[in-house]
Amino acid sequence: MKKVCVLGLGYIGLPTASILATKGYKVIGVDIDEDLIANLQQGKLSIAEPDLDTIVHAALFSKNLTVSIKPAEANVFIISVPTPIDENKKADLRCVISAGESIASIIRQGNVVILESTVPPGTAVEILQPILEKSGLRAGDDFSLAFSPERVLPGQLVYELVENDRVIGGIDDKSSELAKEIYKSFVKGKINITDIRTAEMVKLMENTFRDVNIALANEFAIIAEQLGVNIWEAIGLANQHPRVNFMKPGPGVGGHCIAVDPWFIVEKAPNNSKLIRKTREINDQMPILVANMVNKILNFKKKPKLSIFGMTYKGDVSDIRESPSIKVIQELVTKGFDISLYDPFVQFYPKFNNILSKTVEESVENSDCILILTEHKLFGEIIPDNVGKLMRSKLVIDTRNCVEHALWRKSGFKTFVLGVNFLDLNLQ
Ligand code: SAJ
Repeated sequence: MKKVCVLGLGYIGLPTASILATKGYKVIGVDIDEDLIANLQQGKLSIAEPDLDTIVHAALFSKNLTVSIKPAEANVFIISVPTPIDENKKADLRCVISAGESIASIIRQGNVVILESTVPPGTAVEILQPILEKSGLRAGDDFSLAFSPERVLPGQLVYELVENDRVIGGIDDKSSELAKEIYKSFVKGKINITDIRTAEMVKLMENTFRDVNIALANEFAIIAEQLGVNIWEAIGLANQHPRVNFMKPGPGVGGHCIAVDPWFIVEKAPNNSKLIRKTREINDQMPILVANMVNKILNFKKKPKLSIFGMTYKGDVSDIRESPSIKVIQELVTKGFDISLYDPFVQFYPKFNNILSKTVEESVENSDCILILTEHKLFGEIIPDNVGKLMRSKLVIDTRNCVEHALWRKSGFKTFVLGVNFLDLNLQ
């Protein structure tokens, strides 16, 4: 039975380790977070994803998955550790480096090492390979090295890990083929083979594509308001074109992927990535713009109370990383607003725990305005009458076009919608 050592038990490593264990591999899941390991040993997960707990419990129960803080010898090593950006927007590869160093002494002839973490093109060969070769073994001759990025949509992670096509890039054909053997055990999508640098690049292109198109939607939202057009109606009509597919404007771009990955390209090609850098500036500017406009809308009140709905980086996920909502909240707290927060997916957030409400009703009590920053399905189901009667004045600002504005107006609310009448209030 082949043994697989998965380093990093986060959003990608944990489901990957578990799925491989249910496919008959002997898997050791490794993470440096001792609490995470202790919780997993008791079957407790820190990630909320549909079907993930079922898969993890099946893997643990089958005894094919064990978890530990220390790696062990194996036939295959999969590195799926975080690769954030630092304050200078440069890739922070410390986790990849320490993961490589932690297995350099235990890799053996014939082993396969697969890097899954999203990295700047060239990282696998220029950074990870030399670390692994401290073992005295040579990549290609003695052990195989490949890169295979994940492309799962948070919120439907387990499904996409299996169903989506996969890209694999090896340092040589043998590495690609050996890596493909592993993924063939659970990937139902097509497995596309390329070289290792192209595989690193493809992942970044996918997320940069989204970032650029979201920036285009955001820029058009601002232009539409200036020109008196409803951006949501315009996008709906433009997308009727068979080859046009506008993304949605919003209060900014969050998550540990789309807001991060394009910077890896800027880092490697600073002189040739003008559009990508500008894209990041446009998307990172949105939370500031939203906070400034809220400030203008509410300046009719001496000490307005604001109820902010939605802290996570996008609808119906519990992930807060790089969330634009947090940036808007921080801006408004700094401006001295009296704020209450509500997010059905967030029960605890140290920095804002004192203003975090447990229910919609608690959050809107005596409030002047509801600011919607995340498109949780639940927000679309709120009965405006029920919240309106608890509020001091009835304003609602919808930055995601996710509630029925006519219904809210019928309940006496003044509605502001990003891309309609929010950003260009003639107050700029
Ligand atoms: N957003 C908009 N408008 C849109 C779409 C998204 O403002 O039309 C915002 C969201 O609110 C969120 C951010 O952009 O704050 C990112 O959301 P997302 O759904 O576009 O991206 P992620 O980070 O949830 O998942 C993406 C996916 N990449 C692609 O779709 C190309 C996923 O497949 C990747 O695997 C994931 O990044 C990742 O791990 O890289």
